Amino acid sequence: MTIYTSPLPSVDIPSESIWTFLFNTCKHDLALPAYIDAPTGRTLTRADVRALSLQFAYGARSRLRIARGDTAMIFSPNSLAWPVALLGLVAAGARATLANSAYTPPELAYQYTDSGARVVFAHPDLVGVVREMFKLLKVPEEEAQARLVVLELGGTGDVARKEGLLALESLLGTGALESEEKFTAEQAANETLLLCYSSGTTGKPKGVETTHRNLISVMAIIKPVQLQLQPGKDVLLGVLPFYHIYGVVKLVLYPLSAGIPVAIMPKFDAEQFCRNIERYRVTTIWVVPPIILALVHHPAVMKYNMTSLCYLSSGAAPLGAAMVSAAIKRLKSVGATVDIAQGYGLTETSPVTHLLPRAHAQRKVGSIGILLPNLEARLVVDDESDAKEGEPGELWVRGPVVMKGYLNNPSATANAITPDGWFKTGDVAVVDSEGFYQIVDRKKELIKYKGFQVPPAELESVLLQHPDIVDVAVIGIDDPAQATELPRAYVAHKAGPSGAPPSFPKDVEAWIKSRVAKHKYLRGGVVVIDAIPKSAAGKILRRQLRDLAKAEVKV
Ligand code: 4UU
Repeated sequence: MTIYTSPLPSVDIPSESIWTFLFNTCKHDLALPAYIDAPTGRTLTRADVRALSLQFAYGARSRLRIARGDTAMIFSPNSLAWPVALLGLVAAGARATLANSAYTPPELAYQYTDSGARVVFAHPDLVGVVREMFKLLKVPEEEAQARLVVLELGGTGDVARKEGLLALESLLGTGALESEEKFTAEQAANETLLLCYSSGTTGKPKGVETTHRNLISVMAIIKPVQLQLQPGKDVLLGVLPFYHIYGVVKLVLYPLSAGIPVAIMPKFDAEQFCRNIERYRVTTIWVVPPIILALVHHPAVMKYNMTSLCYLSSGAAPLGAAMVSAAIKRLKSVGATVDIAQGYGLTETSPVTHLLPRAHAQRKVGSIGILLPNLEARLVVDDESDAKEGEPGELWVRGPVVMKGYLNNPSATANAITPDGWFKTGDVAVVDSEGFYQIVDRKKELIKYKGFQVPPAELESVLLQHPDIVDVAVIGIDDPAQATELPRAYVAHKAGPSGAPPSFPKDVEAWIKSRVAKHKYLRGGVVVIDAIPKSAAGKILRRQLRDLAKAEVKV
């Protein structure tokens, strides 16, 4: 068996809780800024974040009866209150399940129920969605009221008052824990902190159990590659959503471990993005390919001072070499000399397994980089044997960033992780003689829209509830102009393709729009088809549909 290791030496991984790691082991001046609310400039120092999270933990225990091991949901776009809630839950020894702020009530209900959450911390604008969710779940009014907290820091407090709900600031005012909940080494290794949702290689979203050790490991192993970040010098822009593993790790936790402030934006908007780079003299941004594309085309790039910017790292979806050079060229024309690198990983690997070191960004453009320290990799072909040297194989990884498993789902966990600890990514990769990896294909059914997961099985089950649809398959089609895949549905009408009314595809799109979050809309269209191609065992032949779509694009 060929096992690839990292070219970098192994690093030490402390066995403790993430809170202890961030505030005690990582020793940075407590007066350093940690999080800045980009729209208002309001800043929390490390000391503020530490104090607020201990207050949060006290309030969560005394007023919400959140105990060690309990799960709470955070349902909010990025805000200053978001890290306080997360770190407060950590200080209390609780778990956090992170929900996409675009979710509809049924999507939220699925995650709330599946994760076993007891309380929802919701942004003031999302209180209505949570109330709808509680109605769907038939939670009695009084109980629903007690399970919803308005997550707002320095706001008006209007929503909480009007709705008679507990506000974050009231929760914070009641007292503070003297110290965080303590974890032994074994507990830190085994206890879950985060429950992000991922469909993995197949099926519906599942709760990914990410432990304290997983998170400390990922911060420890990315550090040797991202050494250039310096306290007092660098500033990050927090634009990717915190509820995705990429955001929570690289924009909430990692900056705190590195002593770097994050200017937090509630959502991506090209104008505000460039304005904030100027305003906060941002040096470093973690992005997804569509943001790089915006840097290539958007007029705002020419309008603001971008000269502080020196490093961008993209991830969550493939990044093309042409786009990288176009972005570098455009930024150079406005006086910013940047390196654009790439990272790779999955929710199930906390998330980073590969990073392209800055020194090689140009020479190895298009590569996801090297395997990080303390990790092992295999490239495997169908029969579970090794791919031949230089040839593609499914990427398997092993090491301390691999999740504990899928929550309450031992069979999905067993399909994803072999008995000897190899996690199967479902991505097909090649590695060159210098140890640089490239993702060349995806074996699993997952679709990515602008870095967000779109699980086909989820859309298929929503579509099968449509009275005229007898069968369906959802695949992703490439849209290079937008640097993303787009979800497309192939649907079989009960009257056959010729019996389907001309309005049918539009009906199907509307059916989806009224039921799921925006990133899952059928932007790749709806195609009426005779029958969905299936294997003898009844499995959808997605490859065949993808080939069909590709042929169509070429015509
Ligand atoms: C081609 O998207 C993520 C994690 C992203 C990440 C990790 C480390 C970004 C930056 C970083 O430094 O997680 P999920 O679970 O939402 O999606 C995982 C899937 C992968 O299986 C792969 O198919 O997203 C795809 N993916 C990529 N594909 C992730 N990164 C890349 C990449 N190139 N660089």
